[in-house]
Amino acid sequence: MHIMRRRGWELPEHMATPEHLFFDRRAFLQAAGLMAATLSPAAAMAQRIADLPDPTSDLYPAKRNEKFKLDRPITDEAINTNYNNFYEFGSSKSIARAAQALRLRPWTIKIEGMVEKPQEVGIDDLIRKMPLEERLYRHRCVEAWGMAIPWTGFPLAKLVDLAKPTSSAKYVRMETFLDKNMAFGQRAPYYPWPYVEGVTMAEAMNDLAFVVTGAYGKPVSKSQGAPLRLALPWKYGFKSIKSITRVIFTDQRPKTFWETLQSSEYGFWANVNPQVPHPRWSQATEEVIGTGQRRPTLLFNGYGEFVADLYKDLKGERLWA
Ligand SMILES: Nc1nc2c(c(=O)[nH]1)N[C@H]1C(S)=C(S)[C@@H](COP(=O)(O)O)O[C@H]1N2
Ligand SMILES: [Mo]
Repeated sequence: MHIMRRRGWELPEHMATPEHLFFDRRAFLQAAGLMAATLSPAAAMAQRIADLPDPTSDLYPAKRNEKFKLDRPITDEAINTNYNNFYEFGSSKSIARAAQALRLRPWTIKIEGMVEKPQEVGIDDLIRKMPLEERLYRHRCVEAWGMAIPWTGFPLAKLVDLAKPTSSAKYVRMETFLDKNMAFGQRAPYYPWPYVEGVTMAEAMNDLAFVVTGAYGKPVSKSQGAPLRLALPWKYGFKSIKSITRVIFTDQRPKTFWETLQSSEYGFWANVNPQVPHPRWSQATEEVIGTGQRRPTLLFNGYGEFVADLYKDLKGERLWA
């Protein structure tokens, strides 16, 4: 194996890592992670380049915003990062190993549609432009399980400010990468890839809508949707799209991944409501992952004080799943 030369995008000059990390084989392998050893040589090489120390790691841990409180303990990091939904890497909860194939650099986010000027922004530039903070949020999957997570990131409203949408924009549509060589799940033709989600402009501007770059005081893990995902804690987890590469401002309500697959079960709004069952199971309680216990589900997942106003004038909409 020969060592590849460092490219411009891997590390900005001001974050330069000591050269020995690149040329000392032991340190190199540590930095790259041993997961790469199980991949094909070409994939492993790409993997090692992409897994060099995260260029934004100096930004963590970020200061906690005490406004957001939990009613239960934080879920153990090891449990959280090994119990995931991320269909790009398989349909079980155990996708963490497969998700190591996710290449995190270079990573570009396209901002387009009804904006003053379309832009493409590199993930490291974007993260450094944004005011990072930590928020303790709960996360409720439509499958009736929940977790509590210390996310790091920035308000979605800040991304909207950066994008400068025009007054015709009514929705923000977001998409995950599309690369079936990297993500074997995307070879399954019965799924409508890429993963698509969306919110209204009013939801995007709400204080709770959060763009995640980190968790547990460091850059967010691959299985949790690195390098950029959403956290909308008042909605079922499928709204919180992972590994975002496109943000499109539009006047068309996005037809989401799950809605396309099964519109009788999953809609656009997907707000949490214990009284509205999923067609195939109750939403009255949730399993608290890592504890073996169940708790009652809360309306808007307990976040009604922040978001209930967004929906009070919406008549005839299927707000709950
Ligand atoms: N791109 C993408 N985003 C996704 C998913 C997915 O399969 N692909 N699953 C969703 C679902 S159903 C849930 S519950 C959450 C899971 O996030 P977590 O693994 O961090 O708990 O991610 C959401 N975002
Ligand atoms: Mo979910």
